[in-house]
Amino acid sequence: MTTHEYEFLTTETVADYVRSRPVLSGRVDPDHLVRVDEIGDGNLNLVFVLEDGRGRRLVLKQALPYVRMVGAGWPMTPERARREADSLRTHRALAGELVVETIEYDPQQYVIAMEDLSDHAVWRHALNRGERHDGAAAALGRYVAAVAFGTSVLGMERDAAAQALARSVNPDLCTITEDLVFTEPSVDAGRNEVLAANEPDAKALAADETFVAAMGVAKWKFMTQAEALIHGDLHTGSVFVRAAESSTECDSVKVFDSEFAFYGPVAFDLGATFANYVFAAARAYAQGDDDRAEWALSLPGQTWDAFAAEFRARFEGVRDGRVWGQAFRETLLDRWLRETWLFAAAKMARRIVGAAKVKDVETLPEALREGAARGVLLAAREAASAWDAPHRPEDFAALAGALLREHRTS
Ligand code: SR1
Ligand code: MG
Repeated sequence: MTTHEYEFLTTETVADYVRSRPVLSGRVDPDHLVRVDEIGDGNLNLVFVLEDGRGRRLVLKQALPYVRMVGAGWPMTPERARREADSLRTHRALAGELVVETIEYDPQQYVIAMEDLSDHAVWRHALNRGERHDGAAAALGRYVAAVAFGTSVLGMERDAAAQALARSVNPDLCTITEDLVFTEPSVDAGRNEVLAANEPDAKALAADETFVAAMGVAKWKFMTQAEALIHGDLHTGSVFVRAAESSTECDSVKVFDSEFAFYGPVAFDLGATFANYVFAAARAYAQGDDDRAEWALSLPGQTWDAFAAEFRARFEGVRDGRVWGQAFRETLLDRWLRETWLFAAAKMARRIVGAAKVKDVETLPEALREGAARGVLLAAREAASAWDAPHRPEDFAALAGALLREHRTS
């Protein structure tokens, strides 16, 4: 592993950093900062928000040479910041306002400067507070479709696509996903942990041969199916949402945090959204808020429908219509829906059993968490066993909802 020596930013040094970079000091005045906070709550990086006396704000995200949630004992290439900056720019060129604006990337200190979104909320935080943001799920579907078409050979000239693929190879971050998402839920590498009451559920998952075989298929697809420059970690903590006061309708949705981006299977991003909607539903059912749970379970259908509509619309501009016609387009959509179930199953299991859990479930009192965790694990097993059958996104929500209701605890 290469050693990386560079200065880590602190709340004391960010003003000097901004002063040394003309593009940034044009966005926020480093001599009159009224706010400098480190707000990173993810598993990997430092994130600073700066505000000057004129109310202008800037966000700086710095990649550390290790995994923040563990420390220096888990080295991790800071080059991931370059992949993130590149993918954010590529995705924004295709999906516009649905992606956070990158202002500058500093390859010496692995810092991405981006627009401040303090008037937005991280969607997971909003969901956990019981808030509804309508339109966000459909926006994510449109974003995934824009990226699926626009970064693949369907929408790109073949040499440019090959170069983009080569530039985005991201083995260190992909290895995290391969281990944590596909292998470790059933093969504990010493990082798994559940409540004592859920130990039988985790054991049953690991002993479920159908589930383990499906995870083998999922891992193979993830490692070999280089379809498009996917986000790679599209959970509800990677999305900002904003609604006008006294409205639940989003007026802005912004995807961020794409350091796991690489050329991979399109359905991996869709599966991540489906799994995270299930976590939101699990929390709501556990808290006895069935209306909110049902709303959360309407989100997979919203994401899928918007994805399919946007993909069909963009497909009108397919580069090689000689061989890629409507039948092929529908074949792709059919396969992606099946794979969405498969990847959602992996994502559901990993966040319950493995390292890097989700607050939706983890912050529930233990008595409620037990049933929520059990319901999610059973939904993961059932989705994995049924993934390669023809189905509709609503069937996924129905399957998860029934298990979450049946197994909730009080
Ligand atoms: C070691 S990083 C753990 C997890 O955090 C990110 O959000 C990814 O989901 C990754 O698997
Ligand atoms: Mg992240």
